[in-house]
Amino acid sequence: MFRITTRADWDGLVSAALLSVVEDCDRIRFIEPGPFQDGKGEVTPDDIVANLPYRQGCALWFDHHSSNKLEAVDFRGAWWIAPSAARVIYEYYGQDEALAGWDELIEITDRIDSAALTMEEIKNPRGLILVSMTVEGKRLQDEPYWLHLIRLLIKNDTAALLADPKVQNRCEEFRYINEEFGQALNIYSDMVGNVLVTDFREVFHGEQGNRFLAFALFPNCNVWVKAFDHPNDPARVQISVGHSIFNRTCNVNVGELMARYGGGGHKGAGTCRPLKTEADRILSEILGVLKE
Ligand SMILES: [Mn+2]
Repeated sequence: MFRITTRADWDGLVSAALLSVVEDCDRIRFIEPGPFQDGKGEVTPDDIVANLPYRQGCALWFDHHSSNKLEAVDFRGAWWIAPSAARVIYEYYGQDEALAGWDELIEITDRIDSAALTMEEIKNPRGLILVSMTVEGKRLQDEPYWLHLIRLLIKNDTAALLADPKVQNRCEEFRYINEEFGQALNIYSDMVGNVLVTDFREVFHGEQGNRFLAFALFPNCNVWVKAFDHPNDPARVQISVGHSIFNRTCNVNVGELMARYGGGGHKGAGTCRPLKTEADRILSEILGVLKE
């Protein structure tokens, strides 16, 4: 019997559901990609790894992130650049009759995982898009909820999944959080030319809503800079920068920009964590680079 190791985002849950249908699996384990890459969690020949970086010794590996490409390593499973890991798994097992009728779920998962959503879908999420936003991989106390969702996904019955009372509760809760988050964004944000700047420093703004909401609320920005108190280090501020998913005209490589301040990321998004005493200067330097 295999154990599935995945990341607890929507793509990871759908991947686990697919693998549960086509392979003999009796356990599911959730790990975030950073710690997993750093060696957290033992990997044995019983492990199927999905939507995470490769780790030596696993039975099968499925992923779609370009940054996880392997050079000259023999592995079983599949990796290619795709909108979701679920898509890679679905096509790998394409001949399996147990997956007949899964097209719709895979298509919506592609759109969710590659942020190919409309502004309306982000501002007023419904259906599976709304459910996907209730999955936040860092809240470990949510593990029973993730397993519950996987059990529902395995049935491949969207209407039943949407009607499930636990799912409906989570959706209600998310709607409320997202509403509050939108109000906080409006209060603490300013447009500086093409740049949206949100300053949440020394402000409690409730729980995080959808990570793309700012781009739907401020369609004129092409890049978003957000500053907030570092969650674990009182001496530091966290600055995160991301290209808009709607207005894709920002050409600044964010990962390189963040690296100047000891941070990192990729072309479209990144973070740095300067000391509080340095944060104002660094924020204005970042703005200087991002402003057109
Ligand atoms: Mn993914």
